[in-house]
Amino acid sequence: MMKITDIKAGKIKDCRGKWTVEAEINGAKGAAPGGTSKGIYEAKEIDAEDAVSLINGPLKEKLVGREFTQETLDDELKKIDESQDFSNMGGNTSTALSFAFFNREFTLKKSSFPFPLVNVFGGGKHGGFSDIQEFLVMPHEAKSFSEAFETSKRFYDAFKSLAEKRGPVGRNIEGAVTANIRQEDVFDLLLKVAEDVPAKIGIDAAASELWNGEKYVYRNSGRELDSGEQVDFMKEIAETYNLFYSEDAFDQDDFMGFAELKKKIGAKTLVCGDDLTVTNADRLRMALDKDAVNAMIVKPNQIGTVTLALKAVELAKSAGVTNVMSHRSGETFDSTIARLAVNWEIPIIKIGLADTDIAKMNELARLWSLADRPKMAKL
Ligand code: 2PG
Ligand code: MG
Repeated sequence: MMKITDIKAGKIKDCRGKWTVEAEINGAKGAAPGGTSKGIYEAKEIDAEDAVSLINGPLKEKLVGREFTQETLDDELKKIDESQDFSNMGGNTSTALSFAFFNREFTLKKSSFPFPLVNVFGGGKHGGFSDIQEFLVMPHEAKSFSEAFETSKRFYDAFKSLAEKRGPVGRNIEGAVTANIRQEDVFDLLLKVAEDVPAKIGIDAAASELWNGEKYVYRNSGRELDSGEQVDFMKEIAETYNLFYSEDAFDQDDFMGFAELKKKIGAKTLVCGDDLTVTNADRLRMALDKDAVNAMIVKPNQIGTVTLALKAVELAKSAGVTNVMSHRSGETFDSTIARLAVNWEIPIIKIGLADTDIAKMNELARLWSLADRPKMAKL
């Protein structure tokens, strides 16, 4: 239990230049990240200015002077909000407060560290030419978190130099390399780098963004695939390039697409839901009923509180589904997800190499130095 003696909030910028809300409880801070390729089932955000006024006014009034645990505070926020999806107070408001409370009370409880799953090449809504939103690498042989951090940076730099030989490159909001390179060639370059810098390869197709209601539309190749054809295409990619990870290969309502793909490649590949499951235990239950996933993205702001996110994480664990903690494309220097990942023993953290994500990497390296006999997670 902790008595809340002080609450305040202010606006800060995220890495996209958008305003977001930062809350402070008893001196500890928490900031809400924001998504760009958001799922329709996520908690709703409100304007950052309104979130700040809400916290500094009515919420402060209601909460200061009372004692809470993480769970009772998060339950209280849900109760005050009264909606299913935090559309009244905003999932950003509740996330900032819930993170601040967590950070005030934080002590390191575990010593197993997540492998970073790093966005190396990107496109889609995050900026870039590629239809697939993210090409990801995980330095699975690393023996410590700093080695994993170092290896992912070496991978990124090596990949970037190869990409530069083919023409101009840029950098998107997640810090991923962007370039006008064909999808097949991106995979070939990744495999080439992986010969020297050991890493496993994965993708986030963010396919809700490709889906037009009838087909998955690939602007670059001009292909338009129905759900069955998308299953074949995603299977072909996974097998050809030996992918260990395939996130949001289908639209957020296409449970059958996920289930078909899992049947075909699930023995070797993590078939991961993001927009599909939105860190929501009820959505995960739907996915489990259809045997649609063997991995789930964990983004606390998709559901609005630490406690509700933990509910989904625990359900995933009990069902043998691999949890993957994840940044958003609109991050601040808040590092709460790094601390949550360790205390919840989540084996993978999806992250970029933008400055705001380096903050999380550094926090993980710092926690490693504090942990009792730290080790990398069992994959
Ligand atoms: C995703 C995320 C993070 P966004 O799709 O997994 O990479 O993007 O925050 O834009 O939803
Ligand atoms: Mg995603």
